[in-house]
Amino acid sequence: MAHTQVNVPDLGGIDEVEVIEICVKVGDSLETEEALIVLESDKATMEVPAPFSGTVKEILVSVGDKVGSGTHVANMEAEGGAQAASEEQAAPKQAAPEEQANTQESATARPEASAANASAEPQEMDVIVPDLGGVDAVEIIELSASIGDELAAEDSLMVLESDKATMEIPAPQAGKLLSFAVKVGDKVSQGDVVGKMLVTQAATSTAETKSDAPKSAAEKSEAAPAKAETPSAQANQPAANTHSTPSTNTSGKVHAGPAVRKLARELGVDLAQVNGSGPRGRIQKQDLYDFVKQRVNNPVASPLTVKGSDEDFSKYGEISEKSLNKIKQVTARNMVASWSTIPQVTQFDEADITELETYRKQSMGALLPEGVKVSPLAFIMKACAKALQAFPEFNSSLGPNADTLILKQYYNIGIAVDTPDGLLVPVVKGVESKGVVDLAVDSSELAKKARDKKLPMDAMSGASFTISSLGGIGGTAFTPIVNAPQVAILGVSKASYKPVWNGKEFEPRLMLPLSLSYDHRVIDGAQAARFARYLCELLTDVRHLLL
Ligand code: CAO
Repeated sequence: MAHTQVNVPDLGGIDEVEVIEICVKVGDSLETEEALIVLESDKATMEVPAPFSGTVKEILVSVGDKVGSGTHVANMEAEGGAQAASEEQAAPKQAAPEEQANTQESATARPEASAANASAEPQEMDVIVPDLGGVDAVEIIELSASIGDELAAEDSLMVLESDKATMEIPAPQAGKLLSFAVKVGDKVSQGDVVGKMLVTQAATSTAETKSDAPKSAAEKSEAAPAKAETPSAQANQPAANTHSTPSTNTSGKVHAGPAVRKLARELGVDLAQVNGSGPRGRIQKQDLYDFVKQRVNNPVASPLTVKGSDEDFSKYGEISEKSLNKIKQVTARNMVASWSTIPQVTQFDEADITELETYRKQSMGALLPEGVKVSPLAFIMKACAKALQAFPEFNSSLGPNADTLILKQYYNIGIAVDTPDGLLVPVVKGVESKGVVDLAVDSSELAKKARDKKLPMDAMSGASFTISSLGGIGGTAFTPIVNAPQVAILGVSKASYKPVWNGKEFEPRLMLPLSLSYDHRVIDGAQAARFARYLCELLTDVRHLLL
């Protein structure tokens, strides 16, 4: 069957552009208008679409090649045979009549918009949607500036997207953004007023400076708003060419073509967080897939930025600076990741540990090996293992797509240890099968190793739940942060004697404050209250723990 050439369509006056992405491979079946390759000049990105539905037979260019209007870039075989191809192929070569009419119209509209204003007084000007290459009712997908921003000419004000092209509306001149007349989701067409700027105009007329040659379609989309009272001097920029389905993105904020933006929306990815691997940092489809894969597999270690302050505090008084070690930096990243990705709530309760303390202090002494001390923590660990068995959701993690729960049949408890270098969380494994004395020995050995920097890496992995005990220090309550991908963490504060009403009188009872933080995506408030209560009951009657 005959193959049909796919050529670069009219680039609207641009001589040479670079191939920055090959979107298909030989053998791929494409629908009409699906992107074959992506071209980019320093001002515009444009896709070369399949001119008809069919199969890719040959790709004749590589990333980095320079091409111009008419360059033969690929061969395709049409679905309905060579005839279908030749009928459809005509389309991308030439503008549809009404598109050409639009193009001409906006080219000639330019002088009308050129009432030069040489006044140096700041004045308000409307920002008007320029020639969109014949496309109407294009959706605003992003407002890229904020009211009050001081903008340079050409800074992006907003991004529009049709199903084929993404284009920016740039600030027609340097000035302050006063207002937007539109919001994300609105549809706009050429000539619509989208905002107001305060500009100090000293520019000469666009038409005067640029009217010596007729502008191609590609030179108009980012040109000065046709109806701006004080026209832009930025007329000479490539933009929408309806054939080549361009996408312009010169802001440097998010550099991505329409297909990638569409995919990002489908995947729910914020493009501002994705690093582009393409030329000039352009985001490609693979970057999105990689980003999603990384977030799913490793939600905690995702590259969230930990930002500090750039304020110069030395103007208020003397300061000194110390660098943060690796442990503190990793902790900061993990905390930011957990805090910003997990909706977490803390449930407070108090356990009456009067009996437990009597038992620990009076009875246990004889049972303990030489040199071993048992703090309340060992009992709390044992109680947690029992509570986790009774409430399996607390010993789980969300599955990769957050539509399953992975319930763990092991009970490994991480213990937050305060070390001179920062917070470390070694893990006591198999807590359910160990006695209180073994737990005391294991946790104190791990805490010592952590403080002596002798903790092996595998001693810090595999926890299914975490306890953070500040009971040895003091405080009445705190809100620990869930140690993702776990779904719950127990904070323990210092036990103290409180008057508790026993039905007849107040009696002094030793009350242990507990703070249970939990991932509200997985655990409901009522479950958390029941878990915390159950834990308190276990700790109140020490016999439960010995069973
Ligand atoms: N109420 C009252 N007293 C308590 C108590 C509590 N909840 N918990 C411990 N104590 C007592 C102990 O019995 C011990 O008393 P004695 O010296 O009289 O025996 C004393 O306080 C000190 O205990 P400890 O802190 O040395 O031992 P521990 O087993 O309770 O805790 C460890 C071990 C490693 C958890 C702890 O040393 C530690 O590092 N805690 C800090 C954890 C942290 O930084 N968390 C914050 C992380 S951010 O969420």
